[in-house]
Amino acid sequence: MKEYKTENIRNIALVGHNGSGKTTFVERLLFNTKVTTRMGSVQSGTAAMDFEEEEIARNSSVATGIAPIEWKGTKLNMLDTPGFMDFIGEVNAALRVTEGVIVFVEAVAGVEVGTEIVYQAAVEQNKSLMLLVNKMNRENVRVSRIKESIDANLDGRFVNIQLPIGEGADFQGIIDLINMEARLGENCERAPIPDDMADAAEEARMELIEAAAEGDDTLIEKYFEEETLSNEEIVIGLKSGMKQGTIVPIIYAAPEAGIAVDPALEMLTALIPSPDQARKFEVTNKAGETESYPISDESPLIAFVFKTREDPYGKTSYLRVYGGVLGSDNRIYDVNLEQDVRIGSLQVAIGKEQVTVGKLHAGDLGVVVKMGDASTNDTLCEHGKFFQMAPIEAPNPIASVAVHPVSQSDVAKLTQSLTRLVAEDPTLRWYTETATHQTILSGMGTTHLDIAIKKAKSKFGVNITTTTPKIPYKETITKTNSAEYTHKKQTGGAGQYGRVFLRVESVDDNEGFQFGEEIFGGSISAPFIAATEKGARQAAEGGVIAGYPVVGVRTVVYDGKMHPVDSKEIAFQIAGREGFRLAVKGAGPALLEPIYEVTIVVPADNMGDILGDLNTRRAKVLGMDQEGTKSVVRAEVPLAEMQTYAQDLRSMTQGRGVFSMKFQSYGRVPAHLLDDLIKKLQAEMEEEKENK
Ligand SMILES: Nc1nc2c(ncn2[C@@H]2O[C@H](COP(=O)(O)OP(=O)(O)OP(=O)(O)O)[C@@H](O)[C@H]2O)c(=O)[nH]1
Ligand SMILES: [Mg+2]
Repeated sequence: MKEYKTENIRNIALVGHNGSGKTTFVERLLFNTKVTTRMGSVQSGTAAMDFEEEEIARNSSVATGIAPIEWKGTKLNMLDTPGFMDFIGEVNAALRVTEGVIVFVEAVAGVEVGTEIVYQAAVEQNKSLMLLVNKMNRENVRVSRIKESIDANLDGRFVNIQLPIGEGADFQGIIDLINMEARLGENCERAPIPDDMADAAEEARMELIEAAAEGDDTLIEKYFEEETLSNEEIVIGLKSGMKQGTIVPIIYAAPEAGIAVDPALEMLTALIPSPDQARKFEVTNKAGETESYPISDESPLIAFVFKTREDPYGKTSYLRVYGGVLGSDNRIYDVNLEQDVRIGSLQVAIGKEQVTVGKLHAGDLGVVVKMGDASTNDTLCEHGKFFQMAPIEAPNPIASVAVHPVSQSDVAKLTQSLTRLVAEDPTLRWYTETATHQTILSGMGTTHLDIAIKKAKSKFGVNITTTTPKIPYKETITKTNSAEYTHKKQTGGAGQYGRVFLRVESVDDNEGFQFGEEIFGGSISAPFIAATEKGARQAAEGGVIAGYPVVGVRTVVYDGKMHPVDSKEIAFQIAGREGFRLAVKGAGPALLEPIYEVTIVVPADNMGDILGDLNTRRAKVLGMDQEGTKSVVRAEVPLAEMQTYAQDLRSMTQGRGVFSMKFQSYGRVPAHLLDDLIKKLQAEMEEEKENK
């Protein structure tokens, strides 16, 4: 592939609701620019951008596909993100490394929940945005409704820079309001504006000029004087307004039918800033200070790994060069690893294919195969230097499964494969829950987790089954209680003797194990007090009521007895353990459960159902807000009631609701549920013992 300098590069993220036609748009571009000889189709599994096994199986994207589109001397790096919200991590990564974003709006459906989420994310990241009203050739498209849907659901100043000619089966092309000409059919032939649209076009152009003028201070004066702008000035004003986030242009297309594709590329090239025109990028230096540099070949060499893809043959790292020029056959310092990694051959990705390039200029995207231990979010720079970029934002997981390796060989491979899965996708997390001894995999939804488990099998050959995770309860007490315990063993050989008097007191639930002594007159010696503490601590860790760690308890040893010969540390350890158990059992045991703060966003119509449902989940509603046509509910909900919420919310809202959750604190399980819950947990504990 030709070498592209920074000013001839455009990095563009394609985002939108599930199925809005992002992948098909890129397939059309690849076909039109003769990279592919047949246009790929998502439905028949031939799309160059949807090449992962799971994408072919689902006829939908699960990961970002990248296509460098070479067009009239410019390279447009298109990042085709998945629209399904479980894969929001892919969207975040794509937004991180692009200057421009096309938000796809499906012409019939209008603005959907997914559209709003990705639009909002793009706005927050200060990107130059454009809306593409897509699939204009679909039956039942009503142009009049689309703008209404956009204005009602999205915040921003939306300005038509095109008008569609016809709608549905009759969609023929667009009017370019900057050049005031029509572009018709698959070849986008230039033609005069149809007579019956002349007035509408004139009016829309006036609006466009006004918006463009407001986008740039010098233009606004000229506009007041002359009441118009030249075509070049319109472009300058629009581009500047987009950069400031005050203007979002709207374009129209039907890429599957091949209509209005070239004009879309023309507008992207003209209006999305090249990397050198974008904001400076920020890094942290060794002293922890922020430094910023322009995206330029002259800046220090800095690259960032924004995506990693694993397959059975090895690892592919996707990186973006921010400063300097990256060459091949080099070693480069990975700041996060604090070691050099090797860049063998430098390539650019076109879906799953890779094309070798000699070097990458600042602002460009490329891939490196088998780049040592480098993983997503690592910053690369020259050896001896230190620049670090912030990691890509990863939302808190909202769904979890407990994973169980199937065979002995799966056991051996489990940890490593989970670690590699997480390195590939930072929105996945895995950890061992000490309270339940389970290995937990968390992510952005059930589909996300399903796919991760399938990848573990197809990429790393590990068979995993999953179950609903156990809740990591904790045990505590509600009142003070005392107990005594004597450990005595005097059969043959040396005997064992230890006697302790213990008191347990309830302290703050957030406190861990606490221990004190109130021994008078040396009834037990310091080493035996220590042994008693050790025993009590062990008992607390292993749980007394249902096998969960005991917290919020202060244990005091206040008396005891030693035997001149038979007293040993082990005897006091056992006495401490058993004494603690007895004391806790009589101290009004209680259970603590994790409580999460949950934020739910649903269409306003669903609000009633959502609140009713939350009621059945022991939720405490903290607040409700109306944001446009959406309702936002914040509530505190016990984790035990949230385990299937990802599926439940989807079915309650037909997939139009979303939620996030973050751990808040442990709270007491209500008394009326306690007995049944303890019985259930004890039964589980027994069952586990039997299975061992
Ligand atoms: N009528 C019509 N259908 C289209 C057009 N573009 C795409 N489609 C269809 O819309 C469906 C979804 O298209 P995709 O390209 O997979 O959409 P996507 O946005 O990539 O979907 P996700 O990756 O799942 O978010 C497919 O069945 C396409 O055939 C178009 O221009 N016109
Ligand atoms: Mg797709």
